Amino acid sequence: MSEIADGFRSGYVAIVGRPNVGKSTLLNHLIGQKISITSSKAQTTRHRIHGIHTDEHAQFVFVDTPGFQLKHLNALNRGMNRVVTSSLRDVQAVLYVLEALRYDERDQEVLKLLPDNRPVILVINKIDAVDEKGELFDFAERVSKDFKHVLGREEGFADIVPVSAKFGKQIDELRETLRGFLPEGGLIYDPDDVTDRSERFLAAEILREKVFRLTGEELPYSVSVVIEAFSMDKKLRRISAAILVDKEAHKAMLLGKKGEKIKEIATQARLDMEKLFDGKVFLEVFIKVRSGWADDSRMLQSLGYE
Ligand SMILES: Nc1nc2c(ncn2[C@@H]2O[C@H](COP(=O)(O)OP(=O)(O)OP(=O)(O)O)[C@@H](O)[C@H]2O)c(=O)[nH]1
Ligand SMILES: [Mg+2]
Repeated sequence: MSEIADGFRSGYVAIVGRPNVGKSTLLNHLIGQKISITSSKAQTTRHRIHGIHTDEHAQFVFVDTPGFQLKHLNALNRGMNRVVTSSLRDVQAVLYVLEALRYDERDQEVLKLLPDNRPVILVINKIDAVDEKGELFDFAERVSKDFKHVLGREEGFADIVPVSAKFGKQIDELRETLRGFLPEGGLIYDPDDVTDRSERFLAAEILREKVFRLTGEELPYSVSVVIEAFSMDKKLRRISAAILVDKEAHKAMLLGKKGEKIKEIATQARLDMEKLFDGKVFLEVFIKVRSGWADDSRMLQSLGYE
């Protein structure tokens, strides 16, 4: 292991919030690489993923989590909620993410899960979409009040940082704020690592992201991706992936006219994989119908949920 400076700090920081507030976008900007998939549809993230940022003085291990669900509690969503609650147990600090000027019962449900003995930083995201920046003060105060009231934490949030994750605004400031909350300690991961997840996992996620981004409203939630083969052929990565759908009708939607939709999904996925893995990729994609996979505990187990 490489030399680390005196007073080096390290620790885990959970990123939590309701679906679609921008947690994964924030994680990617905090570490400077896109490892966690994002889309304009809620419930994009389904698994916990670590994003690692190491510099001379500290190692931050950010823990991205699925958006916490109140509705549609099938086995998949219950599994996702468990990921949120268990991620909160073993971290040194928490980023509680809200969308600027929006605070409703779904946000409050997440607030109730926050630990009462760790610093919680309120991150107000999407400030680029706010015209009257002055309104952010009242908003922050209202949420702080609720935090104190609901959790009985008189000291309030450890800090409040308005950001625009998408446009990379105030991200360095947020990381600097966090630095002070990390305890002294050695490296948790190799300093060159950016995530704890394998290329196999990342490949599946990238493909799922393209399904989320390139198909209509209903389809993405009934889709899952399995990597059936992943091998290195000299410097070429050969990847064979299956997209699991619930019904024949979904398969037709994924295929599109003359198979154009799936072709576009596969091409975009391959390009992103090549960028992330820094090498050529040969990607084969199949579509399989497996009805009820999102409520089938054996199926979920094989997809990585306990
Ligand atoms: N305008 C604006 N949009 C943002 C910002 N950050 C994220 N978004 C958008 O918000 C949407 C959701 O972003 P994600 O990062 O996928 O959100 P998430 O909280 O991880 O969502 P789940 O994984 O579904 O819980 C995407 O369309 C992002 O481009 C921001 O700072 N400003
Ligand atoms: Mg996400």
